[in-house]
Amino acid sequence: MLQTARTVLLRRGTRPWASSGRLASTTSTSTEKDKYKVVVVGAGAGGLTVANQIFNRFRAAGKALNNDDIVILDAAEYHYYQPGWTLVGAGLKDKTSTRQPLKDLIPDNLVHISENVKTFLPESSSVTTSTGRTISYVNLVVATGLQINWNNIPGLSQALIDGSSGVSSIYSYETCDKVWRDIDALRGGNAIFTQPAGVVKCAGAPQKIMWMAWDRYQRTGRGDTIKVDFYSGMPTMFSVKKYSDVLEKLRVQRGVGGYFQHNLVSVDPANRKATFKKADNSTVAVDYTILHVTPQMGPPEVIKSSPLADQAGWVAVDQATLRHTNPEYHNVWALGDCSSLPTSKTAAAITSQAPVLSENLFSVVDTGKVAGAQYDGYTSCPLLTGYDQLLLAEFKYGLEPKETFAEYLGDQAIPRKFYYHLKKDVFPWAYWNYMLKGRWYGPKALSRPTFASLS
Ligand code: UQ1
Repeated sequence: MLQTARTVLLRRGTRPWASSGRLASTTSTSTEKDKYKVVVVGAGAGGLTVANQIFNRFRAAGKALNNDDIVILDAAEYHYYQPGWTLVGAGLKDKTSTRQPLKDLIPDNLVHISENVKTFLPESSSVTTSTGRTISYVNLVVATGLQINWNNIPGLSQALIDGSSGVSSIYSYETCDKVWRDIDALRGGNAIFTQPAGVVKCAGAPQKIMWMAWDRYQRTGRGDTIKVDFYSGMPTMFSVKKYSDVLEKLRVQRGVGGYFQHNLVSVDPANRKATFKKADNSTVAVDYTILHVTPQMGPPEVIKSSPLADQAGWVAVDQATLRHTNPEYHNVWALGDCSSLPTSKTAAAITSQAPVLSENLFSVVDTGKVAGAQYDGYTSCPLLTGYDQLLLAEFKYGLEPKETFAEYLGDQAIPRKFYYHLKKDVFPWAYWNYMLKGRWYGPKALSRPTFASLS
């Protein structure tokens, strides 16, 4: 869900509000080599999960890799549980609970090199790093996450730094607690929530935080003095029609204004005005008292400028096998937000992608061919609609619902308290204790899916 843009890509220069100070490299140089069986780029939800699953997959087959065969490249000091940032924005969690020092999450059987990739050189099966090292691989797994383009909206960064601007965003660790401060402090006026046109991670999050604010205002008697509005660059509330219809009904019922195909283009914090571009290219300036911004996002520069990218800039992988589509780069794999997989970018999607990638990579090493493991596009959006209710959207390729609990609990388009507790209590626990260790398989929980063999 809130899925997985990571510090590695959000360099400090582009986030002027980010705190400074980095720990020195914690990597022990004794285990570092120039060539690895598997190089995983990125230690976010995708990278950590899949690195562990790859190790576990070889071991399960009685062909265990050595402790120095898999390396993870990532210079980040912390790993973030990004799905938690909506909960922080809603005042339900302290933001420190959403991060852990990265070094504490890397087990002894994986090597960590605390450097970022500077260039991908798939012709020579190698990468170069920010310090100028060259590292070669037999197999490469790309899991860098995506890049948030904060600077695409003039005035936004400046407004985010200013504690009294009323402008905030759940899309970074630095700003997610300001969201709650702003929501909580508001006594009257316009609360505006935005979603850009185009790809964002966890496409439901921009409205989740809005629903939480709306509910908070009803519960505290502020419903009459605060107007809540949703300005979205998208044409509807949600991509999957079934869920979109329910959310649209909810929006009308709750008196929340809906302005679709309204794409935020600038923020003027001095006059508290947000400007939106409409479908006909005309613009409209709107007064806000508080403004929650979902920034524009796109592929990381390091991928966009590499031979691995498709036309849009994402790593071009087969949508079923997760293997690179260029036969010359068949030792390259990708998952998560950086990939071209035509599904919604979420942590839940990782839970289904990682086993497929691990199985196919193992099979190629073992037999020379991909296994029968195919990703069906599964993703999920646990869509908070209030303080004790959540609509659990789960779907696959073709925007077709694929619901885990429907046969026991009924239609998942109906917000329920049980799903709310899954999101608030169960998923964070499963993430830190199982998923990042390669032992959580989403809807299959703790059992590793088995895949039919192709032969
Ligand atoms: C999930 O496994 C997971 O990871 C721990 C999430 O957290 C971000 C999710 O949001 C979802 C929906 C899943 C899928 C798991 C089940 C049991 C439906």
